[in-house]
Amino acid sequence: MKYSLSGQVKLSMALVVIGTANLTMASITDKTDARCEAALTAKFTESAPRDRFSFVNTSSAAWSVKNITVELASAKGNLVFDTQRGGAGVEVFQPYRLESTSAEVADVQIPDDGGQTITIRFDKFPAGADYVFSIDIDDQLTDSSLGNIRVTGGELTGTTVMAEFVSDTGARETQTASFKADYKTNLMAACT
Ligand SMILES: [Ca+2]
Ligand SMILES: [Ca+2]
Repeated sequence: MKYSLSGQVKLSMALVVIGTANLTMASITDKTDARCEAALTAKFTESAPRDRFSFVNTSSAAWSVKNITVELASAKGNLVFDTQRGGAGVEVFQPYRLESTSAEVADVQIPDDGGQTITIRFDKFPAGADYVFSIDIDDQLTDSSLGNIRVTGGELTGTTVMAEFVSDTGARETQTASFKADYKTNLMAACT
């Protein structure tokens, strides 16, 4: 009986220590949700002649981003990548271009003109690193508020970002989120 009580006390103390460690790690990860260890922020910047996608791995230290897929098919504005002259898209066209990154890109599945999917795979995309590419996106609405050449937040809404995360210990998590009208979205995984 005496031994059993002592064991319970030790267990409680251990749980307190674990709980504190988790809280510290999570608060670095994301102040708005203290329960997820893997996280990626995505931002779209509408601009002429190039539109820009920016990503930051805001995970805790153990989690890297393995790949990112941006899918336009479910966007409210019926969006397409305008990467070549003629065909889909209006006025200027812009192929994929890497703008800046502190990650290491393995390869990019570049969309065809009029395509709606781009996938980027990374050799290294550790916590704290960023990745920015530019391209041209046009909407295909017949009644477009800023014209087909410019994409509003409302037209971008519904565009999905899918990311796969991998941890130092080999754990894998896949998460999907949709852009909102503020041109941003957050993916969070490995949540407790
Ligand atoms: Ca085109
Ligand atoms: Ca455009």
